[in-house]
Amino acid sequence: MKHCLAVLLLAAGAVNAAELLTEQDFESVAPYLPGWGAGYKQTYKPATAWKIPFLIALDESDAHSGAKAVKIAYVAEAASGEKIFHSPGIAFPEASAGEARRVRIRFYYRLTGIPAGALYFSPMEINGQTKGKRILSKIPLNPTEEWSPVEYVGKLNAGAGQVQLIWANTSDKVPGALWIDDVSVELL
Ligand SMILES: [Ca+2]
Repeated sequence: MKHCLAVLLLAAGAVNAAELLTEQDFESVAPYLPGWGAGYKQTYKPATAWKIPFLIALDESDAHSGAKAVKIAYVAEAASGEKIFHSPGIAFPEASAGEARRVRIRFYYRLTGIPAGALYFSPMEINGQTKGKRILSKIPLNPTEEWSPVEYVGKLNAGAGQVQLIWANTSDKVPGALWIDDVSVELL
């Protein structure tokens, strides 16, 4: 059944080309990561404004592409609770009535120091009526020293206006680090 689905998706892709909405390799982005943010215990700030319980910055030690990736370093000793890093809102073009749409999100990541099952990727769909709901699937990210790809394809609800990409760490363990590179969002 999975095989059949893959063939159908390929066939659909051949008819309707994917529309690239955003692509971020972090090579030419400003060091303050405009639009990217982070939250902890109900407080949300620009990503690079945080010092505790995480530090977020461009990192040039081992990028997936080019020279730069973004690194979220979990640093505080008392860091209980969910720690969230998120992208800017990525807008979808307006849908025609009854149009079935899907989104494809891809990125590469490395993860160290965080136990398996504690960090997950969770795209959030935003529309005009609701503030935002994590109605798309959560994808747990396992620790990996090597850059690993993630690809998510999900159906969009009618009225979906934006998607925000969220990486949430629920672990209390520190230190740890998450690196992200080559993020893309496509409308299928
Ligand atoms: Ca890069």
